[in-house]
Amino acid sequence: MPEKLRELYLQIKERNFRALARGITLVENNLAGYEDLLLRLTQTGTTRVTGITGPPGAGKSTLVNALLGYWLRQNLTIAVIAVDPSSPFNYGALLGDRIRMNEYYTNPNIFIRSLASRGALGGLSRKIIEITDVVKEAGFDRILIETVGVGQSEVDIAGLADCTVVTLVPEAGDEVQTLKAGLMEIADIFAVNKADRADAEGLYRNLRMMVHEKAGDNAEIPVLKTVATTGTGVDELAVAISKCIDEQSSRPEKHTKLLLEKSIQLVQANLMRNLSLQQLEGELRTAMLQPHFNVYAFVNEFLEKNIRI
Ligand SMILES: Nc1nc2c(ncn2[C@@H]2O[C@H](COP(=O)(O)OP(=O)(O)O)[C@@H](O)[C@H]2O)c(=O)[nH]1
Ligand SMILES: [Mg+2]
Repeated sequence: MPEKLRELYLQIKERNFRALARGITLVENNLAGYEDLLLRLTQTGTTRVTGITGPPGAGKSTLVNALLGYWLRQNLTIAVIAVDPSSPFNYGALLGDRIRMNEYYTNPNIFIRSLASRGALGGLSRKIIEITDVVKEAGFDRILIETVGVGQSEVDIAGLADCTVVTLVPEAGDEVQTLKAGLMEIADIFAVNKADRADAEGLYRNLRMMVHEKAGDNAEIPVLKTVATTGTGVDELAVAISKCIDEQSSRPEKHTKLLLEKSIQLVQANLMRNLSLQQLEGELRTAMLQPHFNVYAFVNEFLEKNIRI
């Protein structure tokens, strides 16, 4: 490994924020040496990753902000990775409270990084996995990943988070019905945010019923009401997250499953790394005009031309 990269790695280990930011940029943009950096990771750390997912506008960023406040009071070090492929992320604009935001941005215990989407197929999940692993190396007490989910632009965070909080809001009521199987699969905790609204109670009861039915003899997935803007219920959420993380640590089988899920994603991403969505679309638009177009034959041909291992 080149001396410069070694130095960068050691600085990341020491939780040097500038080095960490540089390491992330290296990985995010596939810059020279980034694979060496990943191969160098010791992955012996104990940092636990919490995912905050939910539809756009559910209050995920506001909730992250509130959790940061709670954990700061406990003197914890926290890294936030915010992923929003649908919009260029502007953390400042979402926090509302400029003074508090500035405090967090310059707080030596908090590292914040936002990621936009990449052009390559399957690229984003892989990048999030890789970047999270780089951040893990810096030994924060907590890593929070905010991802947009429970919609079309869902970023698959399976395999990434030790504890996943699914954030829902009253207007997501109908979605909950149609997506409940999927939601149940990924949620370790449900947060019914915007509980200051009258219609939140219905969603809350609905979810309580769902988790009760699902649980059988097992423990029910916690359903908590939060008002992220005022901090109501955030302490309870933080406590539930800690409990979820602790329980996870005592279940090695879950760890294996997470690693397997991660490996599957990396294999997929690797197989797809030379494929571009634009190219696929371009070739499809031409091929579909042919008289005997067959989508299976088209895909086979496309793969033969483009997959390299
Ligand atoms: N009434 C109310 N509004 C909230 C609450 N939490 C967030 N919001 C507002 O909902 C909007 C979207 O919040 P944001 O955190 O950006 O959502 P995200 O897209 O999920 O990250 C913002 O205007 C927030 O101020 C809440 O608990 N109650
Ligand atoms: Mg957000």
